Parts: sequence; C-alpha cells; structure tokens
Amino acid sequence: MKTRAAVAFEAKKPLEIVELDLEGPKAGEVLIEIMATGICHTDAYTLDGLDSEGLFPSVLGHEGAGIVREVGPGVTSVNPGDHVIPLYTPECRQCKSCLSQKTNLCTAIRATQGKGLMPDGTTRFSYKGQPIFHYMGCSTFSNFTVLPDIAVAKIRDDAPFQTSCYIGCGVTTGVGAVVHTAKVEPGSNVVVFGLGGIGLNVIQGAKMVGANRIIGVDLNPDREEWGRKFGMTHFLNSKGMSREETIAKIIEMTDGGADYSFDATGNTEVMRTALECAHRGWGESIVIGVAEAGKEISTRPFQLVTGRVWKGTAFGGARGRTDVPKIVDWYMDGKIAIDPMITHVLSLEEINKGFDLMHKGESIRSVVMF
Ligand code: NAD
Ligand code: AHE
Ligand code: ZN
Repeated sequence: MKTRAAVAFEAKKPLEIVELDLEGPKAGEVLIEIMATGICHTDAYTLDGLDSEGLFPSVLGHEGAGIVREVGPGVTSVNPGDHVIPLYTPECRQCKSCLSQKTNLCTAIRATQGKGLMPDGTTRFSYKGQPIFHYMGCSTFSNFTVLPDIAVAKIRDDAPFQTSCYIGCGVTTGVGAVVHTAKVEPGSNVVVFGLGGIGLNVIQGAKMVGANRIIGVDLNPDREEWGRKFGMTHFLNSKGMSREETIAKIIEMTDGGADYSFDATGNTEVMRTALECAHRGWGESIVIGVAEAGKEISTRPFQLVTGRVWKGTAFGGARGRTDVPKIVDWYMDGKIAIDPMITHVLSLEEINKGFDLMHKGESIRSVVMF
C-alpha cells in the first residue's frame, strides 16, 4: 500500500513529505493508521544527527495514537478497529527483562529496533524501491505504519487521538518517572530541571502524588507560568548562574536539598547539578534527558558516598501494554491534564514548523493530525 509520510532523508535537513510504499503486516505484526503524533525533543535530537543510533533515510516519530487496520498471522492481542498507542518500549511479557519485574526495558526486539528494522531484519517502508528505516520501532510520522503486536497498547475508544498521542512518550515519561522510577512519596521536595514537554509532566506527576515543594528550574522565563499551571510551587531561572550558585540556591529553597531531582533537559552539566542538589544521605536524582552522542556525565564520587543516588529512566519506567491504558484512564478521569500542553496542532505538511517552534522554545507540544 501507499502511505503519506514525513521522511528524514538526511540529518540536519527538513523532513520531506512524500508517498512511501508500505508492506503489510507479517506474522506477529499489525498495521496501524496513525491519527495523531506528537513531536518530542528526541525526534529533533535524532534529526539533528545527535543520536548515536540515528539512521537515515528514516521515518521518525514515536509519540502516536491510531487505529489497528490489519493484523498479521498469529496476532491475538489486538483486532482491527482497536484504538492503540505505539510503544517504543514494548512489553513482550516473556523475555528475561519483562519476567524480572525489575525493569520496563523489554529486550525482545531491541536489537533490530535500534537498527531501524522490524524483528525479521527487514523494513516495511520503501521509496522509489529504496528501503527507508523505521525509528524507535514506531515511525509515527507516517499515516500508516507497521509494528510488532508486543509494541502496541490497546486504549479506550473514547480517548481523543489529538491528546492521547502524547501518552506515547511525554506524559508517560514525565509522570512515570515520578510514579514508577522515583516512587516519590507524599510530602517530598522535588526539583525539576527543564520545563518542556517532559518536565511539565514530571511536575504534574509530583503534584498528583502529593509532593510538598515542587521547584522548577529553566533558562526560559516563560516557563514559570507553565510550571505553575501544573503544580510547580517555586521557580528558579538559572540563566547566568554557575553550578555552585544553582546548587546553593536549591539547597536553601529545600532546607538541605531535594528529596528527588529530575533532569529533563538532556544537558550533561544540568544532570550533574541535579545530582548535586539532591539531599545528602538520601536524595535521588533521575536522568530523563537524552544527551548528545559522545557526552558523558561526571561528579565527585563523594556525592554518591554521601548517599545521593543517580538513576535513569526510559519511558518513565512504564510497562507499555500494562501501564499506558491506565495513564489514559488517569487523563480521561481528570487526574492529569494534557490538553493545555498541546500548544500547536499542525498538518503533516506543517511538521517542520513543529521542530522550529520547539527549538525557539515557543511550544510545549506540537501535534500533527493526519
Ligand atoms: P523540550 O525542548 O520541550 O524542553 C526542554 C526544556 O529544557 C526547555 O524548557 C528548555 O528551556 C529547558 N532547558 C534547556 N537547557 C536548559 C538548562 N541548561 N537549564 C535549565 N533548563 C534548560 O524537550 P522535551 O520534549 O521536554 O525533552 C526533554 C529531554 O527529555 C530531551 O533530552 C529528550 O530527548 C528527553 N526525553 C527522554 C525520554 C526518556 O524516556 N528518558 C523520553 C522523552 C524525552
Ligand atoms: N538511541 C540513543 C538513546 C536514546 C534514548 O535514550 N531513548 C530513550 C527514549 S527517548 C524518548 O523520547 C529510551 O527509551 N532509551 C532506552 C532504549 O532502549 O533506547 C543512544 O544513545 O544510542
Ligand atoms: Zn519522546
């Protein structure tokens, strides 16, 4: 079949809207009509050539929602007509990682996914006879895409696509980092670095679980108003502040340091600041941001010797098929907000504008509707 898609032919070049050839689902796979997709900073990072796993030409996008249109042989978990969210972190429920119950990082298809291929080692997309790579196993910047059935979460039919697509990455990552990874307790002091599409969801997750002080840190002063909308109690504009000054200020604001801090910037210097502003003896710092290829984090080991804990989280620690439908319920029941964070709704033809808005700090989430 044919599908309209925004293709990343080369790094650092705008996406091009073209008609691709798409092979139908093979055994264990499903064909999904993507109805809406968000644009996450990780898409921009890959398009900018900063992802060590980045492949071109490819169909980017990993924050979608859509409808199953066809299932391949052997698929029993979903049916045509089901509303679904594609999962870049699948949940096979059979691999060592899934069975461990210690991680959400299912390993069933990770190797081929990182190579831009389906589990059988081939791609379903092509353009003028040349293969086009999948991205994060999702490729939601295409009107139709194919995924393994272990990488789709069935969701309720009454959730609007325009907003529920954001649960495919940003919402689940931010809220999940609080609930699943950090397991923030009521009354905790929380510090969030980077109040964009992910950080604001950390804030609303922290509010949902009853955190006491929720301090947001950003260089963009406009983000103060955004943070306050979702439960931030204090704001620190760290522009022009050294690491030491930022840490000292946060220690003052939290009476000794953060119980939990989160990096949602992807900046390795900020990750260090986030760790070092955590409370001596017990503070935990969670790395959410994805750093450019080649970047490394460092700190004095003394920071860990004296009880701070450095952790990371992918997809908010959520087990996609199990947890994503629950997060959709939280949204539909009003426990978390999504609508105000969707600042721009674009057509596929306007997708590059979504990247520009993100780089200029003018959007929280842009969503493309097919
Ligand atoms: P975004 O562009 O919407 O927001 C980033 C925010 O960080 C902006 O408000 C920006 O002003 C702020 N910022 C940038 N540099 C800063 C600094 N030095 N100090 C303080 N604030 C700073 O991006 P997003 O979509 O929210 O994504 C944030 C990060 O999370 C990215 O690195 C993205 O790749 C990553 N991410 C990780 C996961 C995961 O599973 N671990 C999932 C989604 C996104
Ligand atoms: N491919 C990169 C790392 C990119 C990365 O860390 N991705 C996150 C999700 S970001 C979503 O917006 C993730 O889930 N990582 C776990 C995984 O298995 O990819 C690199 O550095 O190679
Ligand atoms: Zn993402």
